[in-house]
Amino acid sequence: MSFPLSRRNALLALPALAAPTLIGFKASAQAINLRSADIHPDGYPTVEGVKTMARLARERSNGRINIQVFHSRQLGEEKDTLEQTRFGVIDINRTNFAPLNNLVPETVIPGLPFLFRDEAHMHTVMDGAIGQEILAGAERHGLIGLCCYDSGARSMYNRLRPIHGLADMKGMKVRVQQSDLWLAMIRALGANPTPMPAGEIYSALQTGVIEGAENNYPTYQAQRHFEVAKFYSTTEHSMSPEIVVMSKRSYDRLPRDMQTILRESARDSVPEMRRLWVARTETARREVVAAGTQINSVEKAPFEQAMAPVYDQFVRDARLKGLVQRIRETA
Ligand code: BDP
Repeated sequence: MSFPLSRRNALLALPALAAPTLIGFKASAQAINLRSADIHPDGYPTVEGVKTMARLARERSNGRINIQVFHSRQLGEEKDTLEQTRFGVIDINRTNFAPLNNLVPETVIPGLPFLFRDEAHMHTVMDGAIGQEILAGAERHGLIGLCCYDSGARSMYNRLRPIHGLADMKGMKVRVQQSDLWLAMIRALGANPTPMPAGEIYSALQTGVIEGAENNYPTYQAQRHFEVAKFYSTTEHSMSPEIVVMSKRSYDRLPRDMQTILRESARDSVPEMRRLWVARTETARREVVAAGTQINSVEKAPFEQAMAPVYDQFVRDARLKGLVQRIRETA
């Protein structure tokens, strides 16, 4: 292949290259085989969401489009698979917005602390013109933003103590997603942030390399973090959603009608994903409580205040400022 890959990524890409993808694809009626990545296990709402997209695309293309979903990080961690998606080695990828933050400036917006008032507000924003603008930002960087999926609210969890206020965060070693925004957000709370891929969190918590992390209930449960960090404090500091992207290289090789089917199938998979999300949040919460997790609620105002300076740091130019203002004004 003629595109540049680092040695590490070249190795990671090997299984991907072994199977037929769009390579050699011609604009005739032949099969379109697409490979999609996700770090979550089979059955997780994001995995099932892309499977729904796959079913719709297959039906609407009379069997031509065949999307295979590789769950459980079979293709690697999000930062690596996103790089491979940009190069067309992987065709579709479901990740959080965070690993795109350093590449695509618009993608910091939906992760900003305490920006969305609630899930309904987030849906209105991300389903509308503002969401489209944020997704479109990815296109300049080799990625077509297909749709957003839910990720609920992220809260702090750790192995030391319940977090009631900022004093409990002081100096705590907290894993963050690989994004400068996320480093700044956790640093603003007085904690000591360590960026690492999601797949390393469990053993890092177990060995004490980190003491805490933050996520929604479904991830905390699905990645088994409740086994090694039993204090979950509902800070709900960010509603950073999930994004489904397609490689622009793969997309540009497709005939127009197939591109439309993919865009529409992604969009139409969202209601099913959301339905599964609501159910999964409840079952995950119940399961972790049954396993011994101690949940406590937190007064959010001090957290919101402490994190406010990241807006000045990451929302600098007029366009990004405009997006934040429009989101705040959205009813
Ligand atoms: C989860 C997202 C997943 C991220 C993970 C993380 O679903 O895409 O990889 O958080 O914190 O909520 O890395």
